[in-house]
Amino acid sequence: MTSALRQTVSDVVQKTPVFDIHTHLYDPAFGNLLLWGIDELLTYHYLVAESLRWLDTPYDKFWAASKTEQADLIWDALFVKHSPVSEACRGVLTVLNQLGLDVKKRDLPSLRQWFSQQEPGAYITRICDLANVRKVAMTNSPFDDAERPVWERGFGRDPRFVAALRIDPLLCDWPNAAQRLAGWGYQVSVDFSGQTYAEIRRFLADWTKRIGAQYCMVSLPPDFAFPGESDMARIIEHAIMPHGREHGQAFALMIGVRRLVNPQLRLAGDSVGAADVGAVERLCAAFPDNKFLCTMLARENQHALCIAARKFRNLHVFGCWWFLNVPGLIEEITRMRLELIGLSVTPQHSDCRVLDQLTYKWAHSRPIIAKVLADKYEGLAAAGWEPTRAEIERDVHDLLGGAFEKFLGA
Ligand code: FIX
Ligand code: ZN
Repeated sequence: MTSALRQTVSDVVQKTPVFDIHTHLYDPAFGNLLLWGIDELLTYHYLVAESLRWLDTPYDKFWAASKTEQADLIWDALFVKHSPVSEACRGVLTVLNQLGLDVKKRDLPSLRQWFSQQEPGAYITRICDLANVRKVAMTNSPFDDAERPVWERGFGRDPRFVAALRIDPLLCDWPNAAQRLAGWGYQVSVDFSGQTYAEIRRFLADWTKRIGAQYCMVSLPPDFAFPGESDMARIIEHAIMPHGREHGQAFALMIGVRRLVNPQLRLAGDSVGAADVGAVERLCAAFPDNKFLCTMLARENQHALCIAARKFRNLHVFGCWWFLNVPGLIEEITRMRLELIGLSVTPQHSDCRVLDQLTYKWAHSRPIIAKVLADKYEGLAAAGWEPTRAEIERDVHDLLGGAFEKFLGA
């Protein structure tokens, strides 16, 4: 039987609006860059990878097909010919169900028809309300040719969408990034001579200001090492760290992705590898006046990352990223984090690439967070400590973005 305490926790977790701290969604002013609708849901790269396991369509032929044709192939392979039990498949059904659509008819054309009648502005609000999100962090790359001109032109910001400055090419491909920076008028040399570090800082400062970046971020391979003589380590030490201190800006590291292990799968072709948590600890120790956000992709890294957070108060752990964003692992990881670091953590982010996914990602994560938290409170109750509703609301607010905001603001 559900105890009153469990019921309260579940209710509070459902009703507390979330700040989703990492997504690939865009402010509506970016037009077509903000993906939404049934064909985008079905062609999410998680589902592309799953469907191509069943299909014998050559990869080239799949990519040459239109988005609608790809969605048809995926629907048929994953929803019609087999039951859609994977987390990403279940997600599509949760979205449709939350929108009040009848999923059991298995009628893709009529679903398409419904989506074609939605007006984007109202639809965005409907999704944000259904997901109960109060703010969504975008991923904003000055190196992205589709995105950069929009920022350069300027636009009226939607306050629900906040910016995060994404700089992967700067750290992972310095020779090419140097050329691009030079083309944009920054006096950089590929060998780091002259004013290079100061000019990288000027680039970071210009973009931080232009987009109002809440934090600066990068995704890194499992072999990320620090300190070192790599381009990446040098740029972090001599440009990103001083920039972070000057602007009071946190640096988010997403570590453990092995890009394009199967290039034929394109965006769906990335994999995972265990990384060295020691590199994160050494960064936190070397730069106590900088703030670090960190999520790691490998399950094997999660325990050591929690311990690193116990040692360094300038480290905030977040999210069950990508291949970890499945119920069994979210529960395991959230439980471990609460048991080791308490509530100074952000258990989840959505990583949505399609607006509508906000509903499923949060509908799937919230009950797990509630369950783990309720277990913890029950443990306290057994020791005679009963949390009040106000205390539960405070704690849940922290877990759903409040602790992150405090960390950034501190
Ligand atoms: O690097 C990232 O931000 C990753 O989240 C993405 O690159 C990845 O493709 C993704 O969508 C994972 O959820
Ligand atoms: Zn992401």
